[in-house]
Amino acid sequence: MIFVYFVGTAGSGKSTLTHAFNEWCHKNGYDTIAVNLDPGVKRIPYSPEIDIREWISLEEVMKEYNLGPNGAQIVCADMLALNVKEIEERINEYKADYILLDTPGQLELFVFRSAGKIIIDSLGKEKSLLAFLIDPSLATTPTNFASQLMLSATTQFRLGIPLVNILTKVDMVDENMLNLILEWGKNPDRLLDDLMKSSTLYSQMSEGIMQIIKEMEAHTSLIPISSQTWEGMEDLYASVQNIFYGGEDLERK
Ligand SMILES: Nc1nc2c(ncn2[C@@H]2O[C@H](COP(=O)(O)OP(=O)(O)OP(=O)(O)O)[C@@H](O)[C@H]2O)c(=O)[nH]1
Ligand SMILES: [Mg+2]
Repeated sequence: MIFVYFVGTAGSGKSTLTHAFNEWCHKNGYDTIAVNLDPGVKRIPYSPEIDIREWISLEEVMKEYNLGPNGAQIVCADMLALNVKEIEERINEYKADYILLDTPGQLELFVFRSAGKIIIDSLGKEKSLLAFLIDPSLATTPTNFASQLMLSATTQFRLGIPLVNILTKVDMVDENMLNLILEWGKNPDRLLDDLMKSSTLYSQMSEGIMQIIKEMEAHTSLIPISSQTWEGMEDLYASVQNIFYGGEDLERK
């Protein structure tokens, strides 16, 4: 059983991709299920096989603790960890090969608070992968794109499991822009050049940041994906396979 956690900034496309990739896998004969770990989501564009809202309700937490939506989101995120046994039991009932987990809207709730790490460790750290979603609207300048890579590196540093970067919503991106972002992803020296050109004020900082990105290999494996056209789904699947099985395909069912 492999666990793929979809993480990324608010609105980066986590829920849509969890669903689209689950559908793509089913169409291709792979055994996957989707799990919603976002207790605060009002409406999800799909019916996950397992939904944390069976156990935790944002509305009820708001009422019970007399909190506004932001405070209640934090309490809900922390409560995730208390329900890990129930989640695990439900996951085990399915006996699926891949478990695709949609995480809370705000990245910091899952990445920086303790619940995310507790869940990953309890379900099985050595069988887990982070799919870090980069929203192209936050990647159109060298500083924006480098900042996303830093966030991705921070996420991996904090959670300590393998990570692949995914550039989402590519069906919405102008072709020239898309090629430039992909070039930055492949070629960190080009990204540094463009950073230097765009801001001489922070040239030393840019060099330092790019050094961290290179050392952590945070720029590698940027997979362009569209949940609408399904472009890139095969690449994401191949990437997961490569990390855990060295490219050897699991038997299709
Ligand atoms: N065109 C296009 N739109 C997309 C794609 N993926 C997501 N979207 C849109 O982007 C918006 C946000 O997508 P979500 O899947 O809700 O993103 P999220 O990261 O789960 O958002 P939160 O959980 O609210 O933080 C929605 O309007 C989606 O329809 C895509 O591949 N192509
Ligand atoms: Mg979502």
